[in-house]
Amino acid sequence: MTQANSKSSPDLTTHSASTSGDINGSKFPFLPIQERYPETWSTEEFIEQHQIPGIPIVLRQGVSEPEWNLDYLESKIGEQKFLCRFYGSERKTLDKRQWTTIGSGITAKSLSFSEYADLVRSGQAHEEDIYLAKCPLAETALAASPSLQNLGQQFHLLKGMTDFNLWAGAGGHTESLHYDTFDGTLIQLAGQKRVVLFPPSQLSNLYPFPLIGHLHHGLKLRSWFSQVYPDNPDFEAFPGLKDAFKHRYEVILNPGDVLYLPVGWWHEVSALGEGFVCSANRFWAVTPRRRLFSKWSSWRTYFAFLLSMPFMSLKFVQALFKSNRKEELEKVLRMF
Ligand SMILES: O=C(O)CCC(=O)C(=O)O
Repeated sequence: MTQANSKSSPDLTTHSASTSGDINGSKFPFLPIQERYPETWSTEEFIEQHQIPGIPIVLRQGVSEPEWNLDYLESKIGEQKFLCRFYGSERKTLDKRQWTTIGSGITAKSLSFSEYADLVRSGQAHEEDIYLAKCPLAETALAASPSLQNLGQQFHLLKGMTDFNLWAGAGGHTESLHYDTFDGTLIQLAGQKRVVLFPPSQLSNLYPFPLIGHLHHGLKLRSWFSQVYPDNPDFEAFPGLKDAFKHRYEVILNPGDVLYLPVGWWHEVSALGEGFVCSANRFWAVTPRRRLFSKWSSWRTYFAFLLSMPFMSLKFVQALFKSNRKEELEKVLRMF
C-alpha cells in the first residue's frame, strides 16, 4: 500500500521512507503512516487521498485538550462507573489459539473512575492488566469537549455510529490485533500509544479466529481478531505472516494526535511507558459506503454476528432468570 505516500503533494509534511523493525532477531521494515499538522491539513485532500480510498493518516496535534491524566479525569468523571476489563497477567504469554474470550468477552467489573485510578496508582492495573476499554463518554462532563466535537467536521466524518469512548490504563497494555466494521478516529490524550497496522488485503495472512467459533462462544471470541502476535510472530504455525509483514505499518501517537483508521484496517494498540496512558475513539459511518461493502472483512463480520445469535440469545434468556438480572443483562449487551 505504498500509494499512501505516493499521492502526497510536495508542499505537505510527509514521511516516505520505510523504517526497520527488529522482530525475533530479524529485520522487518515497516511503513510509516502519512501525517499532517493542522497548518497543512486540508479536508479536501483528506477526502480524496484518504477517505475515498480508505487509507489511514495521522493528524499530529489535532486536538488541544488539557492532558487527560488521572487527576484531571478524576476531577471530571471520578464518581462515574465504567466496566473495566480484567485481562490478567498470564494472557499475553498464551498462544492465542488457547483463548476463549476476546475484547468485550473478557471478564469485566463495574468500578468508579476513582476506584480504577487507585488500581493504576498502586500498580495493580499494570500487574494484572486491568484496562478501561471502550467506555462511552456520552453521559459525562468530557463529552462536550469542543476539540472532540469539532473533529468530525475537520475530517468530514459526518455521521457518528457511537459516542466517544475512553480507552485508558497503565503502560504495557496491548489491545490485540483486530479490525473494526466502521471508520474510526483514535485520539491520544495522555502518554503514548504505538499502533501496528496492516491493510484489509492481509486478512488471510493474519489468521483471524475462525467464524465457526461464534457458534460455541457467541461474541466472547471474535473472528475479527487475529491469532498472531505481530511482535512475536510464529512463522511456522502462520506462514502467510511473512507476506503480511511486507505490508506492516507503524505509528506512535503522542497527546493531541488523531489517527484515522478506515474500516477493515487491522490494528494492534499498545500503551507505552510505565505511567497512565489514555485515548478516546469514535466510530463513524463508512463514507463512501461502497468501501464498506467491497470488503470481505465486512461481510465476514456480519456473518459472524449471525452465527453468534443462538449463543447470545441463550445468554440473554439465562440472564433474565439470574437474581442480579440487571447486571447480567448489561454484560450480555456490552458484548455487542
Ligand atoms: O486504544 C486502544 O487501546 C484500542 C483502540 C481501538 O482498538 C480502536 O480505536 O479501534
